[in-house]
Amino acid sequence: MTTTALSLTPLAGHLAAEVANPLDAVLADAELQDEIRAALPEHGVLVMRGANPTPAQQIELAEIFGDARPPLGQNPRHPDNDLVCVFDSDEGYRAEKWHTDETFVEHPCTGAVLSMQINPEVGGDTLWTSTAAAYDALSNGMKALLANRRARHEINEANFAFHPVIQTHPVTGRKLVYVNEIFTRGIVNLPPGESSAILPFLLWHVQQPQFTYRHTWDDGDVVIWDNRCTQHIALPDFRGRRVVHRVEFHGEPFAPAA
Ligand SMILES: O=C(O)CCC(=O)C(=O)O
Repeated sequence: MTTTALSLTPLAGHLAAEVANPLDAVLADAELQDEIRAALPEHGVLVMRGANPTPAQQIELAEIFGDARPPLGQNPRHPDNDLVCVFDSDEGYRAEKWHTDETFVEHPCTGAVLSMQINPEVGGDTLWTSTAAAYDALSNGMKALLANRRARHEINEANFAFHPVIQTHPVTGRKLVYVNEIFTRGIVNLPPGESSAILPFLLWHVQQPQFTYRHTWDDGDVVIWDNRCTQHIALPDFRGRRVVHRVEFHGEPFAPAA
């Protein structure tokens, strides 16, 4: 039985809201879970300050939004729990370019839960951008040009996938720009010269500050994102060690391209 409704405060103009309810309350209450599940696609990013989850709680939180699955092969895992990915700056971890996670596979995770384990002395904020707001801001001419275009995404020659440049979010129905700086190599059904002019424009376009939310971390903060309609970057401007735990989840994917 719900005693308190989900309490959400928007944090930026196009995405991100803060959840005031304590983590324990969310994990214990099926109605709060329904509300937070519905809130994620709407807001793109949800912040739970100082939630300080154990690995088991972080997995439980992720399971509200989809199946928690182990990180892809190349990512370091928690020694006690295979579902938790450990990104440690002392091990060389950086996420210093804008990206949507795993777009080099056919079915990328639909979101992830990140918790701050060791907050650097200074710096190391993470930014998220709304790729739906970025789509809305394109001219009608550009929207028409991009309809039915497909792009190649790869992490190396053996691991690649093709995705529509414009996707429709399966829950909100909003269109969004689906190319990112780390993994997208080119728009395959445009002449190469046009692809190499338009792709950099789109990458610049989605990264513009007006579409973003910037999170300055405190110890134990948790941020959950919808990986279908956002991109993110961790600023490499920090001093000291930075360690985050990440659990990805797989919910409703994009509909197959027509
Ligand atoms: O370390 C961060 O703040 C961002 C993590 C990230 O880029 C990822 O999990 O894909």
